Amino acid sequence: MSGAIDRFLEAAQVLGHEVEVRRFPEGTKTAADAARALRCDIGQIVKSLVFMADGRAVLALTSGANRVDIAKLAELAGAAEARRASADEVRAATGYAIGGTPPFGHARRLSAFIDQDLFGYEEIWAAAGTPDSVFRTTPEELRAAAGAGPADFREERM
Ligand code: 5CA
Repeated sequence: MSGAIDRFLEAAQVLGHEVEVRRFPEGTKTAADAARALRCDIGQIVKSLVFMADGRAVLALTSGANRVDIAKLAELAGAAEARRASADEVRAATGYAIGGTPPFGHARRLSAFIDQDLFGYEEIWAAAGTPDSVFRTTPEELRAAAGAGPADFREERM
C-alpha cells in the first residue's frame, strides 16, 4: 500500500465514508485515464481541482466531462479573482499530489463546491490519494464527506 492511500483511508474513516480502493497499474492520473481503466463514462469521474480564490484554496469537485468556468467559481467563492492552483499549492492545501488528489480528507478542510452534473449518476469515482488509485462513491456521499455545496460552475461548451 502507498502512504498517501493509507492517509486518505484514515481521513475517510474519520469522515464516516467507507472506501474500497481499486488500483490500476496502467494509471488513473487523468479523468480520461480513469474512465478507460474503469470502462465507465468520463462524466462519472470526479476531478478534484484546486483553485486559489483571493489567495484562498477552493476545491471544485468537477465531472470529468466538464471544465471549470473560473469566473463562475470566483463568484461562488465570493472572491474578486481566482486562478488554478500550482502543483505546489495543491500539495500544500491538500497534502496530496496532482493526479492523486482525493476529493476530501485533506490536510485542512477546504471550501468546496460539487458539480451538479455529478448528481446525474448513481455511482461516481474519485482519486484515492495516488495517480493509480480510485474509489467508488455516490454524489450524495461525496457531497456530505467533502462538505461541498452543489453548484453550476461549468464552462459553456461552444
Ligand atoms: N486521478 C484523476 C481522476 S480521479 C485525477 O486526479 N484527475 S484530476 O483532473 O483531478 O487531476 C488532474 C488535473 O490536474 C488535470 O485535469 C489538470 O487540470 C491538473 N493539473 C495537471 N498538471 C497541473 C499543473 N502543473 N498545475 C496545475 N494543475 C495541473
